[in-house]
Amino acid sequence: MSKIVSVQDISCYGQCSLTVALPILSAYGIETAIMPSGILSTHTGGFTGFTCLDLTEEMPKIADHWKNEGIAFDAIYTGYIGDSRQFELVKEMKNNLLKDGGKLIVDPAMADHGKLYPALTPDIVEGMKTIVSEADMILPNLTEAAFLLGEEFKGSYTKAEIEEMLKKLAAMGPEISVLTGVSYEEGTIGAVAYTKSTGEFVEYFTELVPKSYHGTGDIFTSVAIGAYMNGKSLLDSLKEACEFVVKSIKATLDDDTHNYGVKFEKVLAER
Ligand code: PXL
Repeated sequence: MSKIVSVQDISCYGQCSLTVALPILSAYGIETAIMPSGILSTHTGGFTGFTCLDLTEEMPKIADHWKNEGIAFDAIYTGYIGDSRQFELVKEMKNNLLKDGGKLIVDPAMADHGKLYPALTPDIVEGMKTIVSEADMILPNLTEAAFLLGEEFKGSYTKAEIEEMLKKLAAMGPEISVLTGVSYEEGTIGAVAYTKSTGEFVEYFTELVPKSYHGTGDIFTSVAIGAYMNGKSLLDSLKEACEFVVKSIKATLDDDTHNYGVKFEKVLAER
């Protein structure tokens, strides 16, 4: 059984980051420890007046205690990080808290639809680049990939452009780079991945449900990691993640009052 630690915020209300990673990874039978990067009353997309307690000071104490206890993980999964001092800690965790062969998996959750998330500043992009360069696997959406590569975000990309982008991401360091939110044709959306050592691309596309919700990137990554850590192929893991996001969105559409996240709980048992 795998043991993972996830480093991201607790948005107390809003179905994203740790409140989705924890139940999803648990459903995959993965023991999941948490390293909360901060505690927010809600996520920052669509709510105003949210509160935030930064946990930068506490995080190294938690990591030191684990190290002293001899605790080690099969993977570190990082998501939203709101303070750039925390990137150094992620690198220390990679050195001190991973088993031999353990993986650093980075979802550079910092932007969407061409823009950084409201509470984030450009130093987060610079810090994110440093952990991307040390990661074994990364899962940016197209906006995040553009920020990581210092390129302007374009609304649409050709297959050749996507593959070029993946090769440039791979050149930053990671063995596996997954681009999410890729669409070559109207009505479809999916993920394309590149494995650096083999030069292989895999891709999976599904139905585009024309409504965007917060937290779907975190859900995608959590399912992909759950499946992959359980021994599924990269392609099957992407397929499971894409289909789970579609099902979660469909489980939410009939409720107009629920627009801050998706009701993944309704479909978690049907994976
Ligand atoms: O889902 C990504 C995410 C995570 N955490 C916080 C966020 C967001 C997206 O807006 O605001 C606090």
